[in-house]
Amino acid sequence: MPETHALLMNSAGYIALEDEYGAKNYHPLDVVLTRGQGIWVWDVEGKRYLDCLSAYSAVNQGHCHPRIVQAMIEQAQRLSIVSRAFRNDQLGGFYKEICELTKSHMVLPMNSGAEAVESVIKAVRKWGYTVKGIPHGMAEIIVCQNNFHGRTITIISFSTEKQYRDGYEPFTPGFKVIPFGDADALESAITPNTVAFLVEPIQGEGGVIVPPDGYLRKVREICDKYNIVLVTDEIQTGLGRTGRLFAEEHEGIEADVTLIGKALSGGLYPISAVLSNKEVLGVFHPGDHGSTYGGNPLACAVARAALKVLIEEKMIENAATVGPYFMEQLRGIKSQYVKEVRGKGLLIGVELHKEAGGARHFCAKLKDKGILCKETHEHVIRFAPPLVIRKEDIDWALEQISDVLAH
Ligand code: IF1
Repeated sequence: MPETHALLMNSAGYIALEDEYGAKNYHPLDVVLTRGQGIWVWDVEGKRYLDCLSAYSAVNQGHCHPRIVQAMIEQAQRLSIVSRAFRNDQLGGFYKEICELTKSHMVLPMNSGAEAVESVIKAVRKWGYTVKGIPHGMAEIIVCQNNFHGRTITIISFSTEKQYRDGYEPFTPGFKVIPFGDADALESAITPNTVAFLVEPIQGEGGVIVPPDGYLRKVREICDKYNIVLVTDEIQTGLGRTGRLFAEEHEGIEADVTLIGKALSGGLYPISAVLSNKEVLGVFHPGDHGSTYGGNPLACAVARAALKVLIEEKMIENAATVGPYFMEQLRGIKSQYVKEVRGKGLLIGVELHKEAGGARHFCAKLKDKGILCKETHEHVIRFAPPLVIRKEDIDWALEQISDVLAH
């Protein structure tokens, strides 16, 4: 009998345990999942669901992709972590492959997305003082309204979401907030002390907000003009989610620094990375920055396999093909509740009218129909299935979605 960690209870039993012992920092749907494969997940009663959240885009490659799992097993049986006090035989290969794939010159491996964001904040501040020549302690970083970059004290210091900030004062200074999608606002917010502009190419948590065409091109020009580091947070939009390797490619621009995470491991292991030119990450010297697990051989082996299957199995091209189909069919659903369908590739948001009473109960109804999705910002249902989804699976999903939205 294989050792099993499941307690072999029904959903109610597992929910009671979570309620008994767990911090209540989430309000999850009452579905207890026990297995995942590709686009499907199963609950403890054996019911199958189409995962339309993909663990917030961590499983772009589909749940438990066998090739990534195999790479993980092999590496885990050899060497998992040695710290960065010594070298290992996975790091160099990961560096080479990620830099060639993303046309980057330097990479800093971390673990969570927030750690990648914190790392780039340190790097651009240090770049401001040591390269741009800004007076010490005066570095300013510009961010956008409705941003989401993680949950650390510094990152929520520049959040505009009340709930993400309330009760966590005092905040980290040195950030300026401007409207998203407005390049003129960026130019007016710049001072001689500005070091960087940190932006999501599409605001995921903000409600799948796609900026006007040309926005990122204008931002690129402005950052060049004022010698400001353009940092794109592609932790959610990157690695194929919007139908390109990076969402910034839709605008034909290249950021100075790009942040990735989530699907970098196909959902098998926490790994994130700061990808940059030599000028920005070059400011770090031995001892300036670090992390126990950052760049460990197990993370690197998993990431190398996750990138390999993403490219070899043409998942990005698939997202670019079935994503627009999904969006167009969603737009075709006649529903009194739907205000707008927006997004790019397989990052889709369906905004409901306020009168619909909130997206959460539509997500509950979709769950009963075998589709798992998550509302974002009250009135938007986010549809972001794994990038391996086929047209016929989308057609099945559309039947369930139109049932729920049309009535
Ligand atoms: C939660 C949101 C999504 C991210 C972007 C950095 C991070 C995230 C663009 C930080 C993380 C996660 C965090 C998770 C829910 C989820 C989320 F709703 F919070 F915003 F995806 F939209 N940049 N997003 O989306 O990465 O440290 O989590 O690895 O905090 O509830 P992380």
